[in-house]
Amino acid sequence: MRRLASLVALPVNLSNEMTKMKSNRVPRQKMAGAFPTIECIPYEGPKSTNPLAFKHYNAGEIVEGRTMREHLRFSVVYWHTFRGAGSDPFGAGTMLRPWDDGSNTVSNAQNRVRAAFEFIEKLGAPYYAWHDRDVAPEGKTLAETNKNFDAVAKILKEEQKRTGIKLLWGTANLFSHPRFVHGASTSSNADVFAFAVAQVKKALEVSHELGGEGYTFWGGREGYMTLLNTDMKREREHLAKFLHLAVAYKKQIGFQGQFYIEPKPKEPTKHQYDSDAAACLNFLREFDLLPHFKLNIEANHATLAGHTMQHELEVAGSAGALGSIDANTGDELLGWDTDQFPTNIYLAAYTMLSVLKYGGLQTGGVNFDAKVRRESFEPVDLFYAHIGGMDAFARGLKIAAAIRQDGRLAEFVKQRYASWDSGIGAKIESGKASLKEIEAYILKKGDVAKNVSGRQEFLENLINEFI
Ligand code: XUL
Ligand code: CO
Repeated sequence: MRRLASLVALPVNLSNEMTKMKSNRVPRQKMAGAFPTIECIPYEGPKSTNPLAFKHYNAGEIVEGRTMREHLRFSVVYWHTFRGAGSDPFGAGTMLRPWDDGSNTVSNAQNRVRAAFEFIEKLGAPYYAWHDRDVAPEGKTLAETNKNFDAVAKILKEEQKRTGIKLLWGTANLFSHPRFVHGASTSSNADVFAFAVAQVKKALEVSHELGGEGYTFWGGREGYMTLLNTDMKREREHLAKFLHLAVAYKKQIGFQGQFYIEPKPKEPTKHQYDSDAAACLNFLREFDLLPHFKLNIEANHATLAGHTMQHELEVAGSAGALGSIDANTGDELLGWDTDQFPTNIYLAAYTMLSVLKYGGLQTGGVNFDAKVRRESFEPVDLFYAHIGGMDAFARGLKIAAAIRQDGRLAEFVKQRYASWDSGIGAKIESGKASLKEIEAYILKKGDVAKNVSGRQEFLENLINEFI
């Protein structure tokens, strides 16, 4: 019965009955725990065949002067890992989550926190992330919802204190509830804007209370389905207004966490205003918001935007705005946000190459915005998924560090631009050459003397030496 409860949404009266039954039970923390057969995940090295051990993620190992733990700052997401039911448009949820009674109650939400922290602690991830509505149920009014949130945040705080696990970032879910049908801050309905502002205010307060190191704005439905009914100029201005209000409130309450914008081009809307890193940077600059934000780059979102993850990281990094990473991957043959756990070593290596190049993750982390497949419905699959992702990124980090240590790749790129280091190139870069002077220079030469090969295949082979 308990197991079944997590498979399907229960009728309200039945779930109330179950809550009553549950109240006679021993409190969760005194029980065997949610994952009684699983111990803390050890590091056993590359030769290990133990599926519940790390082969590459060795938290204390030093790479480029910092521990792997400090470089990677792994984070577990509450939404997929503890609220993902495994439903899809063709079928109900499949996930077996024995600790969850399936009810939409505060007490179930509080018990879930204990299970979540047991998981994160056993995994050895230092961070986690949530949406407000992942952790606590929505009430009949905003005031009741806020009360529910406080009641669960209290347990989050207790568990953070007990385990030392920290909040990487919080965020507000401004897309699931039907009120957000036309968006949140970009809704045609001003009351929806007001609701969203109030919701963000509360989510910021709770993030602050829990010592969150960041706060993310992902534009859930901030976009359009058709331009026929959309005043794009007004909607974008409202989005900017909304972010400015959040920036001001952050300052007012003394919240030090980094603000992030998470680009995504489409889904759920046809076009999201934060479509990719370049669009986000342009938007932030246009509305004087850039000093207050960095970007949270997600691999599957990059794919949907028709870019590679590396491209998005370079766009963000070269603008000094690379903040955090939502680590996942799409499926080559599926055109939507499948949010799979990242196991591709190339993806992880290229990601970490860009991260190291731009000085490493400071406030951000490698946040597994990824979900186990609907078919992977047992609790142990959550461990396999995260261990695989963490090992892939640990390998990515080591590979990236080795490529940097070797130096040939960086030297090649440096040499490729050598014509800019002296002569006319240096003069142009420093702004000292006028248009006429540049013309005179090339007129004198007559034509470009020579170009050098880009050596793509040579470089791809070089990368493979390290994989
Ligand atoms: C949606 C997505 C979100 C954000 C947080 O595609 O990535 O889960 O990461 O709102
Ligand atoms: Co994400």
